[in-house]
Order: sequence, then structure tokens, then C-alpha cells
Amino acid sequence: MSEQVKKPIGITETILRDAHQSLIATRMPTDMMLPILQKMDRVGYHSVECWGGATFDASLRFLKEDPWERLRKIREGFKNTKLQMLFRGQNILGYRPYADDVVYNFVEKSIANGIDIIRIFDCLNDLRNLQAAVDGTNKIKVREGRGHAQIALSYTLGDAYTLEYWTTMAKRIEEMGADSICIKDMAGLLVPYKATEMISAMKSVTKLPIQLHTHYTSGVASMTYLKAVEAGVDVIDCAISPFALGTSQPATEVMAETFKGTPYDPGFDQNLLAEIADYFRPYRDESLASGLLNPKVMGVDIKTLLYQVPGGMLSNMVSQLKEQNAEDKYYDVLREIPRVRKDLGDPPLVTPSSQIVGTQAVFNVLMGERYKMATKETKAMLRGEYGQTVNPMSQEVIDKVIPGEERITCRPADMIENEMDKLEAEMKEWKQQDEDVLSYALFPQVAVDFFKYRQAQQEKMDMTQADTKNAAYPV
Ligand SMILES: [Mn+2]
Repeated sequence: MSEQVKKPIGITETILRDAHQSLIATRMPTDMMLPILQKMDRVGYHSVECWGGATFDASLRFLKEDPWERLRKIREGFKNTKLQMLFRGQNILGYRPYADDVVYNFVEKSIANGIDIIRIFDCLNDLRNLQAAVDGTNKIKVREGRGHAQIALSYTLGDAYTLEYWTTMAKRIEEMGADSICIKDMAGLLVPYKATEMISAMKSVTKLPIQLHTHYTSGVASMTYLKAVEAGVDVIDCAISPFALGTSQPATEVMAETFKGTPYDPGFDQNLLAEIADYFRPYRDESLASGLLNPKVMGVDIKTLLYQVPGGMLSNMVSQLKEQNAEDKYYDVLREIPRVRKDLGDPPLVTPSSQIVGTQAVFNVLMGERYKMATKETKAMLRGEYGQTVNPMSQEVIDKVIPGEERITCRPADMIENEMDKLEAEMKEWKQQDEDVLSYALFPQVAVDFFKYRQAQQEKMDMTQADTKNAAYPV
């Protein structure tokens, strides 16, 4: 690229979603976020990622916060910056496939409460599982002029995942009517020179902007971004330095400085970034002191490249083995994971396929016989209920685990009746806003617990107000 042609890269800031999800189990409360939003709004970010499955779940479950209220408050703080969320295709932000009416409704309410860009992914890269969310976003875009549907491809390695696979997917995404493409490298497997090849190849077949999302886990991420930007990637995901690196993203300040004075210069003010970093640094120190931030996740974990398994999946596996007093089986399970993955059609390993493959591998090793016991989820996967995999699944395993059962080949959501009315009927005693029905749809038990807590708080507040009133106006 000649010096004259400027192509400033976009930077998506992940501090309000993935950075704290990856480092401190998604525990950052809304009150921690609000005071810094106005400064963040002045940076000139392409977008700020602030919402997704884990933030939604952790808000309700652990922080006793209404995730919708958080979104509205964040929206109020960002007057100029686009807000972005992560959306698990037909699973929305939950763990089961939902009917299309729930998907449409969720998309509509997300945009109405402040989201601009919806990043939609599927754990099998089965694009049929993304169509409803894309269509829902496009409908609102036509009606209200807001809403951007980004399809994220879960990045993984394996014989089936050739350059041709990725370019074919890019073309199909463009045909589906998405506004942009994201390569979602949840495990930090994309190495720098592979990024050059992949971005160049995808750029040659699509005009859609391409965004790259990766994690620092394996230590190569900032180099991968450098090569990807040189190859034409449009946007990269970064985290402000106190919550960058390790299992999080490369640091915003470092990437901005790397491209300073080049045609890719995002033009960020380092002093402003330093003020934002200063704001979050004491929270990082506090999280380290309390143990919420484990120094272990801050280093380079090269195992992720060796075994091609996301870091979170490894730590799940270790705790499952610990529970069974079988930590000595660690390497047996590590060897079993690629075999199970192959049996199940070589899916990428990302929520929920990562849990399905990981748990089944643990079972296979502990039982001493492969598929002697299969989880409910393994069975559903074999029946085709999660969608289509890149390779066929093992017939031998199908015959052993679900003998004689019918398998589906259609889009899984075509088998699910509309369910909004039913969901609303189940929870209507708790409903204070339309969005509550959706919270209940995603996490039924957790949402009801939260609704009970909310009601108790409101009653307590009424009491306090009554008391104040009595005290102020004694009769
Ligand atoms: Mn991520």
C-alpha cells in the first residue's frame, strides 16, 4: 500500500464484555463501567463490545442485575460510539435452540435497548442456524435505519478447514445478506502468517468488511493482528491494557501505537487511552488481590497450540477429572478429545460444542470403554439437533449411541414451534417489562430467582420511602 492511501483500521474495545469474561469470569458490575463511559466515547472506537451470553447470565445469576438495564445505561453513556453484542445464533444467548419468534424478538429488543452491531455465530458454522438472526436484524435496519448483522465464523484447525472452506463461507455469508464477517478465533489458534493467507484469500472473494477476533492465550495474537491488518483486515478486537493479554485480547494502546504514522493509524489519543487504563488498573489490582483474577491466565499457554483446545475447555476438563479423583487421566483425555471431535464430524470447539466434546471425552476415558455412556448433548448432536457438521459423523458411533433413532437433516429450528406466548404465560406473574420474558426464555430458573430478588428489593425500597415520608411529615 502506498503511503498516500490511508486505510485507518477500526478497533473494537472488549473491556465491557470479552476482556472481563476471559479474565475475571464476567464479574465486572455495571457500577464499575458507568463512570468511564464518557471518556471511552471520545476515543473513536469502531465499536464497544458490551453484551453477550456470559454477561447476560452473570448479571442475573451472580451480580443480581438486570442485563437490560445495564444495556440501557451503557447506551446512555455512549452518544457517539456503536455498541456491539455477541449472539449464539439460534441459541441466542442461551444453551438450547429457540424458535424463530424468540430469535426475532430478542434481536428487536437488543437493538431497541441500544445495540448497533450484532455478531452472530454458530458452534458448527452451520449458516442455517444464523439466518433467522440475520433476517431479524435486517428487518429492523429497513424499518429503523439501525442494526448491523455480522456473521462470525468460528475459527478452527483440521483437514476440512482449508482456505477453500473459508472463502466459500465468506461468499455464502455475503449472499445471506450480512453486513460484515468476523473471524472468531476463540482459542488463539490463528498464527501470523496463516492470518496473511486467510485474510488475503477472503478479501479476494468478498467486499464485506472483515473483522478479526482473537485471544492472547497462545502469545501470538498481536503479531497475528499485524499480519492481518497488512493483508487488509478492517477491524480488530482489543482490550484496554489492564484487562488485556493472557486469555483476553491484545492491548488497545499497543495496537494503536503499532500503527501510528502508518496508513492504518486509527488516530487514537494515547493520553486519553492512558486515562482509561488508569481507571481500570485499580480494579485489576483488586481482582488480583481477591483471587478473582488468577495470575495463571495472564501468561502464555502454549498447550492451546499443541492440543488445539480452547483454554476454558482445558480448565473445565481439569475440574471434571478432579471431581472424579482422576487427575492422572489428563493426557488420556487430551488424546481422546480429537478422536471424539472426529466422531462428531470435526466441529469447531466453541460453546456449546466444546463442552459436548470435552465432557464426552472425559466419559470415554473414565468408563474405560468409548461411548459406553453418552451425554444427552452428545446424543442430540448425533441426531443432528445442533445442525450440520463439516464432515460426516461416525456411523459406528451413531449405531452405538442412538441405534435406530431418526436423525434430522433440516434446519433444526424448523422443528421448533413458536414459543413466545407459552414462555410469557409461564412467567407472567413476574413480568415488569417485555424484556423480562426474554430473560426468562434464556435462563428460566436464574431469571425467576432474579425476579424474586428484584421484587423483594422493590418492596424494601417502598418501606424505606414510606418511613422517610413518615419521619419527614410527622402527624
Ligand atoms: Mn472471544
